[in-house]
Amino acid sequence: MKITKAQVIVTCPGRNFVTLKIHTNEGLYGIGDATLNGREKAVVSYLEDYVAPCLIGKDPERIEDIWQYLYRGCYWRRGPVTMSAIAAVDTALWDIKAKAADMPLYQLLGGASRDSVMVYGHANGTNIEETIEEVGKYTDLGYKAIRAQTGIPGIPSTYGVSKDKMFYEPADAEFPSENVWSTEKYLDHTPKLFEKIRGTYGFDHHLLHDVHHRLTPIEAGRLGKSLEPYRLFWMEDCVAADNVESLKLVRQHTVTPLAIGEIFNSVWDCKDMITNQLIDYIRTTVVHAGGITHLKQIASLASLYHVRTGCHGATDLSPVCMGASLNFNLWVPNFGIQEYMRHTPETDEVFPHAYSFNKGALHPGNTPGHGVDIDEKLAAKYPYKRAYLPVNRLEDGTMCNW
Ligand code: GCO
Ligand code: MG
Repeated sequence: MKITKAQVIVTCPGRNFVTLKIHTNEGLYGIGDATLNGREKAVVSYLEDYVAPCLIGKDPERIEDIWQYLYRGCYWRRGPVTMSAIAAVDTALWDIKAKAADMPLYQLLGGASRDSVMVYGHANGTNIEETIEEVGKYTDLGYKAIRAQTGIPGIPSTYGVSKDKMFYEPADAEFPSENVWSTEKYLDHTPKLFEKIRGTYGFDHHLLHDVHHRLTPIEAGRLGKSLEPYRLFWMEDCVAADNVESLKLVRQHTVTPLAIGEIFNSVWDCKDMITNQLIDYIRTTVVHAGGITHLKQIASLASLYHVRTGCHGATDLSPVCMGASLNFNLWVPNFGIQEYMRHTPETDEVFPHAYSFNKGALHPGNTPGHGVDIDEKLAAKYPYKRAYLPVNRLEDGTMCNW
């Protein structure tokens, strides 16, 4: 088999998605997600200008070799743009291989290790009462795990709180919108949310929370400690994880489990955190961490240190990423949980998929490949629209992490 064409498709059915479609001389094709929220066109150029010409004529069944060729061969390794591009190629090649074998991808990876993949949904509200109500909606839908975020009195807008509850989309402006942040107000308010959720619904569901990189280690230690009575499944991105040593301080103060890694791109970003057992869940997923091939390597390393997977699954990761990730999750021995932010009906229509939700879990389906396709005609009706993630400032105007 030979690769004849590598085509990049950009579509915006409510939000931007970049998809790579690899064609072969045997009529089989595979697709991979290459979406990097707020920087989409950088990956488009990387793929079209540099990667696609090198793929023509290559044997698509040599997935590992092509991965190494793109990683080692470009000299400038790692980084979100490079690794998203490599991921798109890798995902498309696994899709082709599984189609050629007439198997769903999880079978090719080693078969199912579980019946389905536990997912968590996002309950959020502008105040605690609203979030409590939203948590109830998710329990009614059958979710076993729910992430809870709430607006904070005195702060006009904050991460994780959306106007459109089910389809949270933070990249919503042609120019970055500005949020305001107060750590003091956040630290006072957040434990009250979890106290009320547990008081209302008891302890039958897993609860999760995303700090979104905003605290210092000692503040994160304090938050983790104050949340211990509510037994969270995890506290996510409690500090910006550039400096791994920060996590030692957090660990000294709390046994609330920690999840990190949605913005990591390679096993090297994860290595020290995993081998020092400074996290409990690794958040890397297919599109931003080099595809199925590389995610397998990260998960294998994690398995040696009791770290489980918790793949990123926000709306800016396309259904193609979700389909690939679910096949991976159904197989991976040290599975933890999968994030599941639902896509809008427009997005689901552009990306017909075999995966389905039942009783708080997703199954990737049994279609050969990863089970997700793209309707190109429909995709063409939604042209690219520039959209930025917000930026964040302290109340005195100082820039801080969003
Ligand atoms: C999450 C994430 C996302 C990110 C988004 C940025 O845990 O779901 O933090 O909501 O903010 O993916 O593009
Ligand atoms: Mg997150």
